[in-house]
This record gives sequence, C-alpha cells and structure tokens, in this order.
Amino acid sequence: MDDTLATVSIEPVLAIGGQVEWPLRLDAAALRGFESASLEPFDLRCFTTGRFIRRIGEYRGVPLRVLLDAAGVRRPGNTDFKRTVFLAHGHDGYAVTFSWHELFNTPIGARTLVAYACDDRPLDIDDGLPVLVAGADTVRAPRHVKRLARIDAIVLR
Ligand SMILES: Nc1nc2c(c(=O)[nH]1)N[C@H]1C(S)=C(S)[C@@H](COP(=O)(O)O)O[C@H]1N2
Ligand SMILES: [Mo]
Repeated sequence: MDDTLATVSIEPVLAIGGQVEWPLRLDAAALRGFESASLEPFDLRCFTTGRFIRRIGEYRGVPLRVLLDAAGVRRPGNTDFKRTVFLAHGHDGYAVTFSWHELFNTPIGARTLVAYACDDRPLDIDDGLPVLVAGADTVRAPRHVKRLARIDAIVLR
C-alpha cells in the first residue's frame, strides 16, 4: 500500500485576521523571527474541574501583542482600538478572548505568548505547537490554547 500521504506532516500556520491592516499567515519559522520572551514554569490546571493537568516548563515564544502590532491593530486617526477584542481559535474550534486593553495596557500583555519552544526544545504538533498561553492567568488551562490556528480582531459596537 502506498502510504505516502499518511506520512506527510502538516506545518501549523497561524492566521491573524479580522479588523487588522495587514492579515498575516505565520508558520513556526516566521514566529521565531519576532522578538521573544519566556515564562517561568507553572502548573497547568483546569478551570472547570480544578484538576491538575501537568507541570509546564519554561515556555518561549512571541508576545501576542507583538504579532498584533505586526498585523496593524492600532489605526491612526481613530479610537477603534479601545473597543477591540481578539478571538483566538485552536485547530479544533476551541476559542478564548483577549481585549486590546488587557494586552497593550496591562502587565498581562508581556506574559501572553504564542509559544514555540519549552525548556529550550522546539514544540511539535503533539505538544500543541503553537501554544497560546496567558501566563498571568490564575488558572491557566482555559487560556492555554493548543494548536492555535487563528486570531481575529473584532471591533465591538
Ligand atoms: N485547542 C484546544 N486547547 C485547549 C482545549 C481544547 O479543547 N482545545 N481545552 C483547554 C482546557 S479547558 C483544558 S483543561 C486543557 C486540557 O489539557 P490537556 O488536553 O492537555 O489535558 O487544554 C486547554 N486547551
Ligand atoms: Mo479545562
């Protein structure tokens, strides 16, 4: 049997779109080209059940706000940014929100990363590459989105 197709690995691509100036499509190599930051190790815990999931090592990745700046969220000449929220989707449709103020106007922003490595080892798809992690969250599993696929900027009315 020819199993060529079954062995093709699919490189994850993160799309940033919605109400941005320049929609982006970024693979892991592109993510590595941006400035990076790291998070201290932490325990991943589920918000719903309180269940301890696992200990996570030192993530490294791009601050989400750096990617949003690259996509052009701030529009000169208007104040839409104050009403902008970001909907982040995993490959499976799991979705969480962030607000412009949270990311750009509080200390949460510096700790919200799109991670591509952990303990100096590259993440792969089975690890959830790329992982969106809100490092300042008290209970982190809900905003620890595995296989982040898309972020849309939405200006609320
Ligand atoms: N893509 C994606 N990421 C996700 C979820 C999901 O359903 N899809 N569930 C979240 C929740 S609620 C929990 S508790 C953890 C579960 O982590 P685990 O699947 O590694 O046990 O993943 C989080 N990240
Ligand atoms: Mo959860």
